[in-house]
Amino acid sequence: MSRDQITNRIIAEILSEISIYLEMQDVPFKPRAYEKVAEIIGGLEEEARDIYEKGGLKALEEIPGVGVSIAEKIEEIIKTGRCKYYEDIKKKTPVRLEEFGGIEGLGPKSIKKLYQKLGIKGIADLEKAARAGKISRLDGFGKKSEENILKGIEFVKKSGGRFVLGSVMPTIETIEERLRSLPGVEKTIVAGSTRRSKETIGDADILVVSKKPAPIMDYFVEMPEVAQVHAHGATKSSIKIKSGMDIDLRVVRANSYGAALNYFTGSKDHNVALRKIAISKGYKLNEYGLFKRKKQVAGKNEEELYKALGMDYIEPEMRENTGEIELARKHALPVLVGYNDLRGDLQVQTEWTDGSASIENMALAARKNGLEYIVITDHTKRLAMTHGLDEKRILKQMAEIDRLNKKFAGKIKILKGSECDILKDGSLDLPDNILAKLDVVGASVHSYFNLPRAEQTARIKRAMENKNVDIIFHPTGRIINRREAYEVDMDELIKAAKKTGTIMEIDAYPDRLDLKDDHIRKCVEMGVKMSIDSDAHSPAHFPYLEYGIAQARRGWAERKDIINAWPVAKMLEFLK
Ligand code: DGT
Ligand code: CA
Ligand code: CA
Ligand code: ZN
Repeated sequence: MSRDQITNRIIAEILSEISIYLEMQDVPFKPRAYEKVAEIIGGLEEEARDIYEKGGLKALEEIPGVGVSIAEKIEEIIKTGRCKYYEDIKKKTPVRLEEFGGIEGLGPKSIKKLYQKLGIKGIADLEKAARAGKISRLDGFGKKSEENILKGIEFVKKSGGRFVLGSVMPTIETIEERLRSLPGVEKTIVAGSTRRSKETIGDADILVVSKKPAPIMDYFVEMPEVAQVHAHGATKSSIKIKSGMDIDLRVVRANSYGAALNYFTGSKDHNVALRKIAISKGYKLNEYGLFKRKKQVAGKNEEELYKALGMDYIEPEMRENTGEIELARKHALPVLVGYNDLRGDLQVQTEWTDGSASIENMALAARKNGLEYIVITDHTKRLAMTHGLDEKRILKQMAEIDRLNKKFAGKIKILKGSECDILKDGSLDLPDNILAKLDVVGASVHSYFNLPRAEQTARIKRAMENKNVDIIFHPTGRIINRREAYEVDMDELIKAAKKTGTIMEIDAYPDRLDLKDDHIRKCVEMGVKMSIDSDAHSPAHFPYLEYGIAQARRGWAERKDIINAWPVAKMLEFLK
């Protein structure tokens, strides 16, 4: 591996794991030192390898928190891609840390205690001990944490080890980039459920076009992220990376690229349906191409493949065999909302509540991300822990927005809004006379998740009936892999949205993606309009919009269905 592949993230991950292993071995002080350096390296603007390139070991030591011994380890990682100290200490630790990753609230200190007192090495031991009531008897754990551990284990089992797309995407893209830069690589693309933009993925599937697969395979199984090699073949390899996710790599020839991409993008059901159509036309379809007897009639790219089958090209996000094939044969596919179509963002938090930046800095970041308008939607007073806005503060915020709009005239429009809490009975956390002053009112549920279904449905419907409420934010309340949606009748809510002219949000925050894809399809069918919002809490969150757009596309939404794909005047005109 060459040096320019050692990113700060890779270095930070290794140092942070060292800190956990040291902690487990009861080493004093050092764990905190490693953890701190990991944080600092992770946040550096300049790559540590460039710092090293310019100034050697001495320059590394000038990074805050880095002493000579850690500097030497960073040097070793930059030069060799590995760290002997890390490998040794990992071997010495009997606990399989990666198994605990999905269990909320289990930090290194608790894992250490569980090992030392009960000999727990992995998740199976953990479940046994919890079921036997042994954990609640430990100092500092109690009945509640035992219950939470069991809940966490249940959730891990149910989510089947699937990964939130937005949380693994940066790693997948880094690896894809590196493969792309290898000699002899003509093309790389991520296929599978990643390309279909499913909200979670089981594993990542990367496709490479090259005439010489062997060195690419060798490179792939030796990358610094690799934790385990499942297979190392001539054109197909499979690894597990340290985060626990598997990655499959396949190398194909250019003349099979389209067929292979189509096959490995899936979904399986979509593939099966395509193959049937091929057979009915006297063809054979596989990952090498579309064939008439021995002759390849299509397969270099996906467009010609669909065309040869008598169909229009189908966007990857639609390939689930849920009606898209019939529409493609009738040339009646929807034109999905595009990745560059959003003009505004209707849910943005600032430092007035739980966001990290000022209104001004959020606006500047939004503009940098190509947006023409944003709505500032800080929380309201019931969410006391976020320092939610009361009547007085929101009036003050409105005045501040007026001031900023003068300053930013012609650059970006800042609209006044709120993420107003829906109270238990469906009334709102701010009075109507205040809500009426705002440009856009979003309302959302942040409490009483456990109401009976009928009561929860009635509660949200009542909020929709308020003439000031424009949007229901994150309508189901689920957090992927962490919290189920509350019990609510979504069909009822979508009907109520239609009747009251309320917008349903597609919250783009990667572990929310709320609405889900099938709800979006229902909204499209019913003519209920939606918004795609980043729910940004920091200037770095605007790129999340892309995951929301992907989700909208999975729900077959077009530009006409998404109100913030419209110009600001038309959008405001449409609201209640
Ligand atoms: P995942 O990884 O569970 O999120 O879902 P996928 O769709 O990425 O599934 P994966 O990784 O097992 O396989 C990648 C693609 O390869 C899949 O979307 C379609 C294709 N594929 C896999 N197994 C089969 C199969 O048995 N028959 C057909 N026709 N295609 C398959
Ligand atoms: Ca996959
Ligand atoms: Ca796979
Ligand atoms: Zn919220």
